[in-house]
Amino acid sequence: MLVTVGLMKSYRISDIVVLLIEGDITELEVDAIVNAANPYLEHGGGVALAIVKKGGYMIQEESREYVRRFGAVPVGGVAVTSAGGLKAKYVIHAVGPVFRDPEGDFKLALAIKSSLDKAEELGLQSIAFPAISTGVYGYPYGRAARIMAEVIKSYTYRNLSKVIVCLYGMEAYREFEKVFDEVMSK
Ligand code: AR6
Repeated sequence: MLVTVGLMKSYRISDIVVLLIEGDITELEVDAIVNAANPYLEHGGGVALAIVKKGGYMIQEESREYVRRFGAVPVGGVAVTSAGGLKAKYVIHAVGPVFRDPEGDFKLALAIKSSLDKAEELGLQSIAFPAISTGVYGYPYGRAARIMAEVIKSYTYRNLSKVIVCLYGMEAYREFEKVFDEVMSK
């Protein structure tokens, strides 16, 4: 079940439902929530902090344990932890680029693809993304939306049947909707 208030729009790519939702990602009942993380998985602000606050400090502790064991996560890469008290089963921590990174677009696409790959590897059916890199990391919504829409559209899905993109606030939602309308209808 998916509980949501506010705006929502759905698209179909063959068997996959893609949903744009305006709201708080920590409220969603999906198999995995994607976090917009930094390479050290120190969840100090933005959606990362919201996830730790709502899901519990164990998410931060598991993240630190991951970095201790495997080192920092490269930009474009992902790490998985449990989701603590959230309704999701996992948090997939995806490290997006900062907007000034000259290879940012490529790395943002990679972060989204790596998240989908991880969800498939875990055998999941549903995943929710925030607008990675559009907060502290400075990406304009429209540019991030195009990259996300293209990756979600062209991905080769196996188990996943639902991909949610959760936008925080009306401005982000409207910008993503404009771009998704265009890319998904091509
Ligand atoms: N639900 C959905 N989206 C949200 C929520 C929420 N509860 N809260 C914020 N957003 P950001 P970044 C949106 O800054 O740009 C952190 O400190 C927000 O409006 O969280 O990738 C990390 O620890 C924006 O559109 O991520 C890293 O150091 C989007 O989520 C750094 O920020 C992403 O904003 C990562 O920066």
